Amino acid sequence: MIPRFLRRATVLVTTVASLLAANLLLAAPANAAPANCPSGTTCLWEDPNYLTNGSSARLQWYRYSIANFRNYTYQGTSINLANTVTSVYNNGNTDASFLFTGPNKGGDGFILYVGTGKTQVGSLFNDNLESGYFQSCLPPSVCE
Ligand SMILES: [Ca+2]
Ligand SMILES: [Ca+2]
Repeated sequence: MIPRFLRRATVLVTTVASLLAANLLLAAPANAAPANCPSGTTCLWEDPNYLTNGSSARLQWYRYSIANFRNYTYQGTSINLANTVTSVYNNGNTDASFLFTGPNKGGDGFILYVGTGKTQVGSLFNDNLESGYFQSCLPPSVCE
C-alpha cells in the first residue's frame, strides 16, 4: 500500500505534468496559420473563425493587393467579397496588411501584422471591407 502522502505527491506531479502538456498543446495552434491560407498571402473569409459556410477552404486571398473586393468571390462559392468579410489572416512573409472599408484604400482602415489574424474583425469593419493591400503595395504603386 502506498502511503497517503506519496499518493498525494503523485497526484500533484501528474496534475503539473498534464497542465504543462495542455499548455504545449494550446501554444502550437496559436502560431499556425488557418488551414488553406497559402504562405505569402492575406486570407479572407465570410464568417468568423476563418470559415465560409463552415469551410476554411472557401476563402479568397491576395499576394499583393485587391483594390476592389467587388471583383472577387470566395473560392467555390458565388458569394461576393465586398462588404461580407468577417475573418482575416496575414500569412505573409514580412509585410503588414491593410484593410479598408471602401475600394481603393477608401474609408476606414486597420493594420493586420504579419503572422496575425482576427477571428472576427471589429464592428466598424465587419461586413464592410472592400479593399486590402500588403504594405509594399500601399504607395501609389499598383501591384494587384
Ligand atoms: Ca460576414
Ligand atoms: Ca464598405
